[in-house]
Amino acid sequence: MKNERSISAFTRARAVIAGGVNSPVRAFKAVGGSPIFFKSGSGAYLRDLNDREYLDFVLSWGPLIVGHAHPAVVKAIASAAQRGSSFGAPTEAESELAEIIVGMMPSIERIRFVSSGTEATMSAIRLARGFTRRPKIVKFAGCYHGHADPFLIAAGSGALTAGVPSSPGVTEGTARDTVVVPFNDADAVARAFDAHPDAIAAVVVEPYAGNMGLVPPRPGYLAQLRAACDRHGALLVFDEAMTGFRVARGGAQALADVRPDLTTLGKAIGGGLPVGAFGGRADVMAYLAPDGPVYQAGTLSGNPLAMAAGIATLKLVRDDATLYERLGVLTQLLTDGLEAVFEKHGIAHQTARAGSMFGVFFAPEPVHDLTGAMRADTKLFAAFFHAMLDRGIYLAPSQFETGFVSSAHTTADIERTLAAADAALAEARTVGPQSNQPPSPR
Ligand code: KE4
Repeated sequence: MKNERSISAFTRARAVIAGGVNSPVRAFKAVGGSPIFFKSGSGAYLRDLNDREYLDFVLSWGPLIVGHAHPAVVKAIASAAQRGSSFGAPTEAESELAEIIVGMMPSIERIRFVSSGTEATMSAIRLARGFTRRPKIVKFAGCYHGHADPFLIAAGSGALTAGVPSSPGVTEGTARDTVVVPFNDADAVARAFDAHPDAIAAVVVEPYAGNMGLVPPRPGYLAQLRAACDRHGALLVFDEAMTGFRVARGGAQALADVRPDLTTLGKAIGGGLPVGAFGGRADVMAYLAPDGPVYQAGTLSGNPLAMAAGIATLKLVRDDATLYERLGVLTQLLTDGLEAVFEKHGIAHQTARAGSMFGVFFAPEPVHDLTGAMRADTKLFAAFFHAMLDRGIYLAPSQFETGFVSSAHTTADIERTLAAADAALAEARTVGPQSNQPPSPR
């Protein structure tokens, strides 16, 4: 059997690791089958325990914008490791990475590094609540901001009243302070502010939603969120953990020309090592300990090896004048080609693209929010996923995720992917009727 080493590795893992994985989406539950275990990556490719190669469009869920094991990134990490792995004290590498980010994302006047996107968003809303002295936040159905309690909330029965926990262990008390409204509906945000006057500290949004599949903002939507926050004295928080440096050199805020009060980052800024960050207006960030009263801390925040990987990665991104044009061309070649293949096979589909991010829904109508995303045919997606996997193409193992292209991908890689999709869809068409499994909280 071709994946027998991964299957036995999964059995071994399940004996000691909860669910056999350290993050649920890796377990292939959304697509079925046993997860592939990998042993190495190079450029646009991954290699599994059976030495099979896969063209990788997951790229560790976004961080690897320059591909796996880029020589400059490997060299920077190795060099930093020679000097020690962690000091728990300030280093100049933290200032160097901060200066690069601030230089590329001018809305960030001050930044704080943490070790994950979850830490970044969790800390950003505590800061927003401390700064505004207001308890509530607004988030959007289908947007994911990590697994901190205030975000594991689904829309309540009354769309504008308190949310409900979307995971056991999250309390009603926590849910009370999170209002969940539909993405891409500015009127819903206006109603939320009217329903909770002077109580909303922040509106937290993925400017391009990437965790219900890829769902771009409607034209003008982000500017409407900005105006609503200004009108009601709330902070606008862009969670750019995924879109940052991915959809454009300056992130989604540059594309939309909308200046958030706070931005959360992750993934690409660590080049594959654990780095998150939050930052924004200097007057807001001044509220953060040790200068201000809002507490936040982390043993490995600003870790020297992670900073080295982030500096090497962002320098490659910042200094490559044609990178975003090349990524855009490759990503459009992929999505245009997939549309042609889906048309050929008579399959209802919606594709989306933003910079080097792309998404595919096997859905009948354009997708603008979670309700639309949930109309996608997850059974057909699962069959397509496996048919592509069998052909050495590694897509995200869930209909409700986003794909990524790196600077290591080539036109030949895209052409190979399209040929595989054509063959895969011929095979996948044998799948049963449509089914709607709502996206898991993660
Ligand atoms: P982490 O805590 O996983 O580093 O980041 C949380 C997070 C925050 N904000 C956005 C917009 C995110 O997409 C994420 C994490 N993304 C998922 C994949 N869509 C990570 C993969 C996983 O959960 O294993």
